[in-house]
Order: sequence, then C-alpha cells, then structure tokens
Amino acid sequence: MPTSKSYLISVVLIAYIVLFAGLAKADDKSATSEAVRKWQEMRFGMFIHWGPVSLKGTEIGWSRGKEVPIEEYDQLYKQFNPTKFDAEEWVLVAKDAGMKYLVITSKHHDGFCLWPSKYTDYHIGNTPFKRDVLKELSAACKKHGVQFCTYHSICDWHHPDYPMGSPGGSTEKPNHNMPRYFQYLKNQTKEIIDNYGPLGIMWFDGEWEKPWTREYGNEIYDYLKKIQPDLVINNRVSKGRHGMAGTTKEANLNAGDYDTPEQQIGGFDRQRPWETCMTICRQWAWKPNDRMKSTKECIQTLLHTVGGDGNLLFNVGPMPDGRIELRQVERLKEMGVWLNKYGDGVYATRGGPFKPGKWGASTCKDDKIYLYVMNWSSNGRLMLPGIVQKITSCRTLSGGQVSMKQSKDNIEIQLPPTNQNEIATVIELTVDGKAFDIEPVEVADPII
Ligand code: H79
Repeated sequence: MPTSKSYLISVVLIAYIVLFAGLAKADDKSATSEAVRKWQEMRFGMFIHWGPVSLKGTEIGWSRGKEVPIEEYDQLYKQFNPTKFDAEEWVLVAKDAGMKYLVITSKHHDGFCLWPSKYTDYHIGNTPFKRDVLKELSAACKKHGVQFCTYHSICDWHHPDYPMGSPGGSTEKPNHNMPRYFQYLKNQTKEIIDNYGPLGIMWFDGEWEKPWTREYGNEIYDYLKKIQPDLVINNRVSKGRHGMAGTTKEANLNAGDYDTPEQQIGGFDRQRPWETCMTICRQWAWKPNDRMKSTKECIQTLLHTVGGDGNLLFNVGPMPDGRIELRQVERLKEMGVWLNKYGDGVYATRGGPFKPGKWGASTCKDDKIYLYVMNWSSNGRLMLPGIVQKITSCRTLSGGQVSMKQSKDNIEIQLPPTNQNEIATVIELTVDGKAFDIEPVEVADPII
C-alpha cells in the first residue's frame, strides 16, 4: 500500500506526463496547420518528373513492361548522364514563373532514386552521372528562396520486397515482404529529410494498391511528423482517395493534410486544403514534341485553381541531357511576366467569394476582391450576384475606365472591349469590411 504522500506524488506525476504528452501533440498539430497555411499562401509550385526513363521519352512508371521491356527499362540508368543539369537554372526557371515551391520525384513507381540512398543500389550514384540531384536541387532552392519538396511513390514495381510488379502493378512478385518494404519506405523518407530537409511537402503517390493500408499510412504519417513537425503531407499517404478528383471524404481519419486532384482543377473548397497537379504538356516525364498548353490555358488554369482556394503544382519533365525544354521554359516565363503585372490577387489570397466558372475567377484578401474576368457577355458586361458589403471602389489593373453599379441583387461591371485582357481582365474591388466574410456565391455563365 503506498503512503498517501507517495500516492499523491505519483498522481501528480502521471497528470504531468499526460498533460505534457497532450501539449506536445497539440503543438505538433499547430505546427502542421501553420505550415499548411504558409504553403497555401505560396499558391503556385513546380512539379518535376525525371529519371532514366527520359532517355526513352515514355511515361515514368507506367511504361515499364509496356512500351519498354522490363529488362531494358531497368538498365536505362547505366546510360543516364544528364551532363547539362544545372540545379540553379531549374530553380530560376521556377522562380521566374512565379512559382514558390518545387516538388521533385525522389522515387517514382519505377523505383529509381534520384539521390544516392544507402538502402538500395538503384540510384543516381550508380549512373555515369554520379551527382546527387536532390542535394544540388535542395541547395539551389535554399539559395534562391524556393521551398524544396519531394514526391515519393509508395508503390515500387521494381523493388523485390514490394508485392506488385510491372506492368502497372498487375503482377505479383515471388518473394515479396511488405513489412520489410515498409521499413525501406520509412528509412528512405527519413534519409531524404535528414539529408535535404527541412522539406516543404512529402508528396506521396501510388497508395491505391492492395498492399498499402490505412494503418501503414497512419504510421508513416506520424513517424515523419515526429522527425519534422512542420512537414506537410498530402492525402495519398493514406487510403480512400476518390480517383483523379483526388478528394478524401474520410479526411477525419488522418488522411494527410490536403487533397490532390490530378490533371483536373479541384472544386471550390475553403475547408479542406487542396492542390491540383497538372502537366504543362501531356506526359509527366519528358516526351519529344509533346503537345504543350497555350499561355492562356496555363494562366487561366492557375487563376481557376486559386479562385477555388487551391494551389497549382505545375509539372515539367526535363530532358535526358538535364535541361528543361526551351519552349517550356519560355511558356513558364510568360506566366511569370503576366503574374508580375497582374498577380496581386494570387499569392496569400483566398478563393472567392465569386466561385470560378465560365465568367472567370475571384480571390480575396483583407478588404479587396480581385476579379479575373475571362468571358464577358456579348453586351460587354459582367453580372455578378449581389453581396451584403458595400463596394467603395472599383478599378482595373489593365487600364481603361471601368464602370460598376451595385444594387441589392447584383453587381454590374462594364469595361470598353479594347481594355479587356485576352487572358483575364483584372478588376480590384474594395469593400467596406473583410472580403473573406462574404458568403461564397455561384456566378451565372455570361450570355454570349
Ligand atoms: O506522378 C504522376 C503520375 O505518374 C502518377 N500521379 C501523378 C502525380 C500516376 N500514377 N498513376 N496514375 C497517375 C494514374 C493511375 C490511375 C489509377 Fe486509380 C490507379 C486508376 C485506378 C488506379 C487513381 C487511383 C485513380 C483511382 C485510384
């Protein structure tokens, strides 16, 4: 029987431990939400898909065992020698485009590692190139103020321990060992953070196959957050993603920090953070003469995304010699030039209150609403639904006299066609309150 004094001491001690553990956990949560908020403010990032497969010009991951026989695919790294790779050049391309973060494939479904991992031999150190791509890129990012992040595939159709194999996870390997593969994943992701961190995002993918479970997802999520509490992790760390729409309805089950629509713009959502990933051409990895999006498509995609309160992770696939294709560099530069002039409403804003649609998109910050008008009615007007707050001023950043009439039911905006911007006309409204407090509303399509 403990004495009442020692009993009291142990109760107090236990209470302390419980309280401390609780606080530590709460701290981690706030580190996460603060990091997510900061990442959301960046709004625009560069995705990079690269590896020995660029030598073939076929898709990364999926072409193994399809367009390229497995035996040939797995030997490509022995010829991978991108001597024109210049990390600073890539980072400056991103920066000039107005991108604030960069996510590179540390490892895709094909298993090849862009850093000299001590847990496998299938890595860049064993190519003729030998240099550590993640090291050079993370250093260049740091130097130029771009946030460095990595994409890491959970499925690995090359690694003997991961149960499924090529093509596309349709085969089963003879001597697989998923628990051991899970340890490999933990080792490698820790290695990446230790060597090149702190990272902005750990961007998981390839979670949909059977061997991956919610339990594994929860475990690696908690494990990585312990190593770096302000790491942001996407929803593909867990199960339950709804196809290419990329949403996880069961977000309460610890399904990462944000949703990931792929090759499509996410729906307006201010509750759950999200990021559309999309390619500048058609393929993720480089393909010669791949069809490239027009400047207008690129910029309007960004504006529609930001207007829905999402981020855009825009992908380039560098060539096997290490350079990003010149026409892609130029396209990105055009985005940067446009953003420099008209991008006030992009960074550190929130989507809405006028939901994106045919008409265009809107964002807000403090007492400002930014309208990005892409299609006017044929009578030269834009009709928006009414808002409770009073509009105290209205101006355009692209020149010309804009006229605005506000009534209880609607807002009518007019601008001479000569002042209408081909990509998006930017109109800034000032309201007599916090623009973010305005209830988001749908906008009827313009009458053309
Ligand atoms: O890295 C890029 C692509 O290589 C990779 N994701 C982006 C970011 C990718 N891997 N596979 N896919 C894209 C397409 C896979 C589609 C499907 Fe499915 C997998 C269809 C069915 C299983 C995704 C998951 C859609 C539904 C479940």
